[in-house]
Amino acid sequence: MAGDSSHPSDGAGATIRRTDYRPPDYLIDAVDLDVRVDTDTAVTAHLTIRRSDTAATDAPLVLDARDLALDEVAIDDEAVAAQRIAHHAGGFTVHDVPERFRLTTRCTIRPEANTALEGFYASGPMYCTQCEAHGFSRITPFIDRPDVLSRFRVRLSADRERFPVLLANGDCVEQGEDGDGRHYAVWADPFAKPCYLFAMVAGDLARVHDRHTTGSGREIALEFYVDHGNEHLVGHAMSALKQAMRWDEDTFGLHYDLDTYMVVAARAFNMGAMENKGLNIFNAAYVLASPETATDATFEAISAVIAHEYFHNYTGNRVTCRDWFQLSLKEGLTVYRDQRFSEDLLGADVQRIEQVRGLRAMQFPEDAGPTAHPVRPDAYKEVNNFYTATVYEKGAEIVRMLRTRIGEAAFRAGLRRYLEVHDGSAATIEDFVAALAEAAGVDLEPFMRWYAQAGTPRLQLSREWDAAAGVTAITLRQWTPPTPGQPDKQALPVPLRMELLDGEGRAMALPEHPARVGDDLLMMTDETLRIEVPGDAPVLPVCPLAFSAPVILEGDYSALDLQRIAVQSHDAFARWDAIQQMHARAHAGLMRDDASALEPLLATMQRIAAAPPGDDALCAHLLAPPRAAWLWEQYPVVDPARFTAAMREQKAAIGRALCGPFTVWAQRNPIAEGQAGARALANTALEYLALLEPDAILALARRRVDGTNMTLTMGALLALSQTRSSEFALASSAFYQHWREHPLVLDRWFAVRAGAAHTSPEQIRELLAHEDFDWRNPNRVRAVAATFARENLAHFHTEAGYALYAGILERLDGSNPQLAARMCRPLLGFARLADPWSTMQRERVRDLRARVRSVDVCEMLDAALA
Ligand code: B3K
Ligand code: ZN
Repeated sequence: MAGDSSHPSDGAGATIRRTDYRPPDYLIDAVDLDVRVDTDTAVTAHLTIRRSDTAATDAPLVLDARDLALDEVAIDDEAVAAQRIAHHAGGFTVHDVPERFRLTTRCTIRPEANTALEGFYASGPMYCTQCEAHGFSRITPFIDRPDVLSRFRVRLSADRERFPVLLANGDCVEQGEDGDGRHYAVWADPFAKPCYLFAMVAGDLARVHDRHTTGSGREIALEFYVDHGNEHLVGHAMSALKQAMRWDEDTFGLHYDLDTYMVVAARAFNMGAMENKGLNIFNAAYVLASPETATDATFEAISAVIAHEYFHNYTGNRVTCRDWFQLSLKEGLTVYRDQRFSEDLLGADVQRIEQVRGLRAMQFPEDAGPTAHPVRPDAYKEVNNFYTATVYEKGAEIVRMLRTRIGEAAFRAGLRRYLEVHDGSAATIEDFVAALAEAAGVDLEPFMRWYAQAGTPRLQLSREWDAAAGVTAITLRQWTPPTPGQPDKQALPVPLRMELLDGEGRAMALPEHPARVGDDLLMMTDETLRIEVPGDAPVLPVCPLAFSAPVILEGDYSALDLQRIAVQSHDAFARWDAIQQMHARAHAGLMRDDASALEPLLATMQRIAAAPPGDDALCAHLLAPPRAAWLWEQYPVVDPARFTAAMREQKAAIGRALCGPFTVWAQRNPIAEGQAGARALANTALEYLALLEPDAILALARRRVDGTNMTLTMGALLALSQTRSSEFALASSAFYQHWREHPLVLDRWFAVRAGAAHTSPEQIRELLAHEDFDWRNPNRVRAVAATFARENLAHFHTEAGYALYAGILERLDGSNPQLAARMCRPLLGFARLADPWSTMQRERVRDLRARVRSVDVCEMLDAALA
């Protein structure tokens, strides 16, 4: 029987709505898979199925199946005649099935033809899986939804020489020879799980192992599988894993529950990593690192991603999501958990600044653009389009607000209660919030609005000083701008941590107030909140401390107020944020040709540089230029040419004003392990100074590129990449010669080239045609294309830049739609571009829409064209 069920190919996918949720008609208690791994891989599945209590007795069995050649279907060992099987897009239906039965299917899949990197696919010479969200139904027919939980047993067999390592979830319970040079391994996972957590790997990989003993005394084998020759690059990820395991035991009392924890590093992977039960599969970029090959930022990212996937073992795996609309239940919560881990490991102040910097550069633009959606979306066509900064990072902010509202003890108790009550099942966001509310004895229902409402709330802060009464009245007013499909917004509960500075810069206590629920915490529940603070001089309110709510604060601050906050506040985030606001004002001034707008910023930065905080990493953040994506958000409409020119002018002015301290910092050569902060500062200084192109600095940067510490090398190479100096070409080719055999470092080379200020679209085409470029490798594709669009604004925002980028998306649409869709965003901002760019970009998107086929890309483009 030949049946090929694949995806609709005209982009017209069906809309799936959250409110249409119905429990599954059939449940699959057990899955027995036999996978004969080969170029043509044969998959036989025996599924133990029963009708659910809620289903009608005549409910048909509907199976998902995509891109697989179906060879046979049998019920209780009897072949199902072809005419009983109704094929439809994405699967098939069988009518008149018994209440309980064993379904057997046989199908064939071709990992090397799978360029979507979803299902079972070739990553270099190895074969591996990616099943979230719907990859499992590309491996075998199944009820591919997260609320169907099954016990899996998998027998993998393969040629021993080509695929000596055979892995799947759980424990290896048997292995041996199959004859003909083939061998086999049988894996059983004792925990019932949804199929999106299934994983298998066949490859020739080196194993690096270690052990962890849990607080409860369980011995766990930790195993990393990497390409031969990369064993020496696993140490950091391994120790991060051990730290994460210990941290979750100590912080939330959560202990790992299998005997083995495996991590496989894949060269070709669509995102960062995947939390498959007991067998994480990682993008190699988030595993492999040494100081020679990886930057400090990468070291941090590796720790965070390793921890994130490990933490999913409870928040995601033991308790999973009822449907994909609940995605933030596992992702927002797990991001919050990995953020907390990084704060404990690396320092809360700097981590919080980095979190907010990322949120503002990624999530705020999403929330203000055509694809804005709630943290719990209402509808989608392709769920992969909803693995967004909103679901992840804004979702984490909501969890953080809940924690701020109820305090650590109640949060811990509530989380544990949620995990106990829902263990082994599929839950909803309501379940989670209800568990926290119960533990805290606080009504958290209003917080559900944060999950439902898209858009970043604005918080206007204004002050009135009544000298006669000696009172400062502080008024806060919130409003959320309309977003697609949500014209009217409700007021949200906003936990607002606030500091009051008196005339001398001393912190004063918050006055008694019904909204005050903690020492420095106000709970705003309505549209406005007014507090009156007595004192002999006007008080300066600073909020939200540590960014206690994901809002845009529009304060009535003078330049002097901002300067005072930057210098006097006790909150590191608030200090950084005040400087960010000054950057924005300076930039806006330069956009109007008003260079005097730079003065307060320069004066403040000089003061910081003259009395820098003891923590170099914090100092580097206070002095770092803002992210372009955030600055962009400050304008309703942007002229990209003026925008980039003003940014450059601003950076050059800062470089000149702080030339003295910057030169000292840039000249330091901090290569010791514990000197990441000093490296960040050295790189920041170099970034500013290089723009001025003095010979001594260019020569210093050129030499530094050849050094042995990748953080400093990259800092220097990036600094040179923004200049017109010939040193950049020399440094870049030396770097290439040195690193061309190391794929992850070569990705950096491609990225620097693509993001360099003077790389034209024509030169980007040359990079795409480079002998080391590989369209099948998402890391390489992103290094060139995404970096070009994000960093090289002056060349991206041209007719040729848009045409080039659209061409890249069109090509990826045919091979890897998920990757293509994730890369659409830079082309979707035309509503807020000035002309002629707006028209040029919109036309390009219209034209692209007529050429692409995948539901993934069409859904993104349609949102912008709507
Ligand atoms: N859960 C995965 C992401 C899956 C993306 C599917 N398109 C990684 C993570 O968030 O941990
Ligand atoms: Zn996750």
